Amino acid sequence: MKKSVIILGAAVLLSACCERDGDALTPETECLLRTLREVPQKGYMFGHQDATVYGIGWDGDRDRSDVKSVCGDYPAVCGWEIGHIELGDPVSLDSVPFDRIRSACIEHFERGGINTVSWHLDNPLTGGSSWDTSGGTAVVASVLPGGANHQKFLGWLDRLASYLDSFETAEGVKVPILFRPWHEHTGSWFWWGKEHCTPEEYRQLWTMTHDYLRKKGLRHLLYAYSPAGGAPQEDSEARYPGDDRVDLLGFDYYQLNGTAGEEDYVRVMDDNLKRLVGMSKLHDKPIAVTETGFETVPDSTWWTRVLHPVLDRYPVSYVLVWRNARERPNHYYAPYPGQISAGDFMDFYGLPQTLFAGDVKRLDL
Ligand code: BMA
Repeated sequence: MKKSVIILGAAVLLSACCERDGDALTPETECLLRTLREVPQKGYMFGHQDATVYGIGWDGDRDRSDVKSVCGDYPAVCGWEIGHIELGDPVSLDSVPFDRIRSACIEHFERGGINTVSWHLDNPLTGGSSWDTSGGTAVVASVLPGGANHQKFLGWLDRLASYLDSFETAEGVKVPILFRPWHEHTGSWFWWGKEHCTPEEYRQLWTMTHDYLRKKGLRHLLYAYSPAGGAPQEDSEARYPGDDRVDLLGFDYYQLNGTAGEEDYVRVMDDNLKRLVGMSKLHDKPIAVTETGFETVPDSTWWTRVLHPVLDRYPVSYVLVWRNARERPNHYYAPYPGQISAGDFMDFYGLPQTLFAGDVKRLDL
């Protein structure tokens, strides 16, 4: 028998109403926030990046996901990447048509799932990618008010806003989105990273983004704050943009160095989760592992032996593993039929604590 039916009591559903700037979030978005807060009482949701738009050996098929091909259900959380929306391009930096991302996101909402969006936007000063840090400290400074690229950047936000605003069902319901901008900023591999802006500039960048999107009337976005795992807690706190502009706290961290990296992975995950629980109490926010995984999952028992035990010790809302790239061999993080961890993933799926799309539907989002 799979997991027990999940019913959240009416009292729980009435808690934690979110209203900011006097403008309420849409009811579905408030509901998403309540789900993120309350779900750890039942377990944690499993998420996969780009889950339903491509996978190993396929691209653009309908009603398909590598995770579903293995265990029979969709992930509860789908992550979507919208880098290059700022350029007005028809496809993302990972070559997924933006129309396809929108329809996949709406479909996932309609099946009861949760959507989160990341944004690896280009460098507005150099024209390079997110990873182009050659502009040094000039880049973030250039997009802030008074900077040479401020107007250009607001134009990018306009494109982002009108795209996200179009995430609407046939009945006119805006699809709630957990937006996760400016992530891994306690590292320095992105142009908005630690060495490329002061804590104050980073907070300004976040505030400007958040407030501009609010001003554009977007009421279906929640915001996830997602530093790099393993970074000092003080960096994460120093750059924190404030409780009224953040809805969920997370971090990104991967198992590196093959199976030899397991001990380090578990230790860093444990440390980060412990700290995150402290930060969550301080700021009254739900927590998640916003990106993780073990590239190619070369360990046949990784899901139940490594990932699950560490997550199970903390009140985590969700865990999201990165994408199964169809264009980069050996860049995949979820199992697919025949992959060596697929059997263990079935056991992971069967655990009462792991929640997939079918389980979350019963939360009645
Ligand atoms: C990275 C890799 C890249 C990809 C980027 C944005 O971690 O997967 O190939 O372009 O994320 O999705």
